[in-house]
Amino acid sequence: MLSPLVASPRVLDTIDERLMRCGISRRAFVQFCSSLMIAAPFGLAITDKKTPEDVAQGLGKVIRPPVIWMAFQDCTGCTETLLRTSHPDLGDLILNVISLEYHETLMAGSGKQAEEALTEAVGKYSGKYVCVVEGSIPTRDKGVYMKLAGRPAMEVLADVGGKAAAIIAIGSCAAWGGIPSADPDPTGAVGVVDLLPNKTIVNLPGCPPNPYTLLGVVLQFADSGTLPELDGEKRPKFAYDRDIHEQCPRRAHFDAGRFVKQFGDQGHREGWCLYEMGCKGPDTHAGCSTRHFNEIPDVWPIGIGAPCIGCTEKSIAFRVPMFKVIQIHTRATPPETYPPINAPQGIISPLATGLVGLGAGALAGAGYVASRKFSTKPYDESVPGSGPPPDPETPGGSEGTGPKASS
Ligand code: FSX
Ligand code: SF4
Ligand code: F3S
Repeated sequence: MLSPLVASPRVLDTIDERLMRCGISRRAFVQFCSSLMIAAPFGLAITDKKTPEDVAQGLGKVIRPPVIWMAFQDCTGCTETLLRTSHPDLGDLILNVISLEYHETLMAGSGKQAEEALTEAVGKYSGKYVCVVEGSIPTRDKGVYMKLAGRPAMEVLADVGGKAAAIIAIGSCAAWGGIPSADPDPTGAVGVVDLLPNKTIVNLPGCPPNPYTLLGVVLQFADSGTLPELDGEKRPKFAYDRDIHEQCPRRAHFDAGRFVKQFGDQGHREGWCLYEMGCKGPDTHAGCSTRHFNEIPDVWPIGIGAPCIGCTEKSIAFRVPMFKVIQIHTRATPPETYPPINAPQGIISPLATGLVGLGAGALAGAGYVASRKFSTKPYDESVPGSGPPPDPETPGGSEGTGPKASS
């Protein structure tokens, strides 16, 4: 399918033309393409290449997609996540790769001028632009709780979203209501899909989501008029097909039954698993554990010692209390074949020895490796949360309070 964005007459320049005109270096663009490849190593046509140079080669020919960005009930975190990078040049580059025709927060004009800019952009690119929606839409009492230029947000969305080639609902608020929809939901906040069920919509939940996911979807659409494969909640699979828990750097502690019991305890300081602090990682689909924010390693909730609150999941974030421990439905954990983790340093527990000696398989080996890797200090009774040695009869936790398989 040919992208509606390349339909004649051609009104915008290509990414290459634009970058050259603005004096943005090839090197910066290739670096950007390499970040895109990391964010979407598979499942996205534009990054399905061998090297970042190859991606840059292909992307450079794409006509810059016109984007109209609407903000409703939000905190502006979704905009911040796109532009607040650790390299100031990157924000500039992003704004040159897409053609941002309207964005209340970033534009200089306001009031009447802004309204005219919106009307002009919608008219000029009708049927060809990507509408990015940030924030939820209030529906209670005929939508009176948010108006733009005197019109309820619902009406503005129907108008601007209705004329778009595709809508991207960025953030949990736009995807399904997010924070404003939390109980008691005074404004009747909903996501875009509830109001425009028949439009082409991609949901990018997250509070905020990863900005490269947005750029990947917009650029693929601009290139070929296609969208990446979506899951049942209209989320692109390339970014939401795995759960946080699968690749969490604290996973070995989870498997070994080493849990933080309270913030600031020994386990917390040593980077143990946050499951008992309410971490929703096992039930949350997002790529945060491998794609961090602001281009800074370890900048993501679990990376800085906070449990995942499940911000990409409609049924978890702002519905289930943040510190509530969830039942895990998808896996039996920790594996019962794992040896005790707290073997004194330098001594291999008899169970581990037996299992490894018998060549009992990869699981036991992995457990043994984990025990060696993490048992660097003896148990200290005076330190809250450092945990007593585990009871081998109680798989799953130093005090038997770890996760239990529910099925
Ligand atoms: Fe919602 Fe986006 Fe959370 Fe905030 O604007 S998804 S409150 S990060 O910013 O809409
Ligand atoms: Fe990581 Fe949370 Fe899973 Fe623990 S429960 S391994 S902190 S995702
Ligand atoms: Fe959200 Fe959890 Fe990632 S809270 S940002 S999905 S680690």
